[in-house]
Amino acid sequence: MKNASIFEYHGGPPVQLIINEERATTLKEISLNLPDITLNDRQLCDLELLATGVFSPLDGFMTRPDYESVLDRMRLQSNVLWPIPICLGISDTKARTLEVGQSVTLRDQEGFLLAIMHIEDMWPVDREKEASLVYGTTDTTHQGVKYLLSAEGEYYIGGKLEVLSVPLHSDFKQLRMTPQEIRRVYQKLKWKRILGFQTRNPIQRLQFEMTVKAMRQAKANLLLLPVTGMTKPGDFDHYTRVRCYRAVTRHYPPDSFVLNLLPLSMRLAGPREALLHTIIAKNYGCTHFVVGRDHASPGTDAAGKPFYESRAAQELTEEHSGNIGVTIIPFEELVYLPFEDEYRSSDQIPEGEQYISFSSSDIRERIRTGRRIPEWATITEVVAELKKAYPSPDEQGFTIFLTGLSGAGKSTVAKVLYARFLEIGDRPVTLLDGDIVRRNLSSQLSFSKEDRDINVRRIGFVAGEITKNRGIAICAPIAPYNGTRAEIRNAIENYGGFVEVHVSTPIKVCEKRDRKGMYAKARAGLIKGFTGVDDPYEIPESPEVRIDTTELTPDEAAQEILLFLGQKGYI
Ligand code: PPS
Repeated sequence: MKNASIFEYHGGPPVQLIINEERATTLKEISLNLPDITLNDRQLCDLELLATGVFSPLDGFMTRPDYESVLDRMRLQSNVLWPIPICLGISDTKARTLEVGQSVTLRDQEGFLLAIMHIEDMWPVDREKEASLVYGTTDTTHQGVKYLLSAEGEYYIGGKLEVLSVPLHSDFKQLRMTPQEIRRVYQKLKWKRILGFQTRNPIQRLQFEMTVKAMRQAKANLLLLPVTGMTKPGDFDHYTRVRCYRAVTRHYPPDSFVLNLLPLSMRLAGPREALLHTIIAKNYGCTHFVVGRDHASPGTDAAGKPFYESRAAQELTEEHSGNIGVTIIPFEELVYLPFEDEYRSSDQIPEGEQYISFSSSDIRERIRTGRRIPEWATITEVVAELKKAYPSPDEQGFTIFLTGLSGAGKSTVAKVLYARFLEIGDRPVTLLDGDIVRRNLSSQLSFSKEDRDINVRRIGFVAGEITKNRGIAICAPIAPYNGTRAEIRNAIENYGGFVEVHVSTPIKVCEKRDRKGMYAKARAGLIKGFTGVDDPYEIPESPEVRIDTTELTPDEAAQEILLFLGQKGYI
């Protein structure tokens, strides 16, 4: 392609790891005798970006020399700039079954064969060191660090890939072009200057203004690259966002933009990640790239302090932009001037002028809680899409999750709530009482920590499905562990409301009630590992409602929960 060089990172065209049919047939036969690795969601995203050349010049998961070089000096062994490790993590149990020189199949979670990897290197990971060097912290409130320290395997394997198929997507197929395919579009449209804009949020008026200003500044057309892999927990799902992007593109001049999905699993590594995004943009043929304040930010730590300086991403990308071959268009925060009815960069506000700062998180929060969004902050069609997907609380499903000791009153309160919701009659209601679940869903499980976790996760899964379909799930297990409760909350909050109710009746009272005679048996040593007696109950730190039923009737206790739901707009 003429002019190709202006689009290339590191001098070569984008890598392409998808093999031809003949080779695929051979590999399918060989694959029958190879060990398998099932990829998780993060690894599937990485595989896809490797396969299609979005991660060029990488041609496989990194080997140890590249990994260490990336950690220490943000460069591959070949000296090409690369900010973040792209490695394949496996457990130490799996590592014990593999060796260097061997090949393995990489499969999706249904077992579909995606690629063969030829293992060149395998090594134990110092995950704390990686966290410090890549993220600048080992604090697990940082999502990227949390994944690395808790979900990443203990070993990495590295080596070249032969890809038979990219992970399958049945949605928005026309919006999933590879870097090579997208170059053909530029060629057809005769585009020479392309501005990349990557985002995990719907485009509202602020982002729209930002892209238009940047397009004018760069005299470029626009490549919109919405991230559709794993983003930040709590973000709008990508189906909704893509509908929003499609709606918003009507506001750009015809033939001035291309919308293409980016199945990237974000690390939220701030400046280093911004650099990765710039390289990705370059691989998609961009000549310019927008980097805003707090680009790829993981938010704040437990003490409310940001993990990265607001400008750090802009500074790092500008420092390396010449090397990557992309001009960075840095953006200050844009704020709204109500009197002028326009957006302006926060560093260009005249002294004493009133302005309003209204971020994507503010919009997300308002959509989720059903509050109005000011007209100046929105694009009408976008808000309509968001409201369709995220109805206000009175139209959402929700889960009431009662947790507490045996005999605390969970089931009794749950039954009163069940009757009240049936009386209100606006949503289907399901009662998932501890005992009922144990009889039906979890009859084979014991009361070990592992089995309790499985039991509670099953309840969470069912409640999540009910909530997703806009019903009410009332759950009443002991659910003694903070971690499992938090996991369920995170999952269900994606679909609707989650109301944790700690039924905090003290053990003395529960034991005195002892309706099932369980405490007596536990004290006599006839039942081992009984919660509160010789097994732990971790007290919820900040449940939405806490009720002690010592002095309350079941009706009064249920009333407290109903009032909370009324206040939050659910009923
Ligand atoms: S958990 O921890 O959430 O899985 O427990 P859950 O499914 O709610 O089951 C609790 C009921 O099982 C009875 N039971 C025990 N509870 C606690 N510890 C031990 N070892 C145990 N063995 C049996 C107990 O009656 C609980 O019923 P509730 O309704 O809570 O009183």
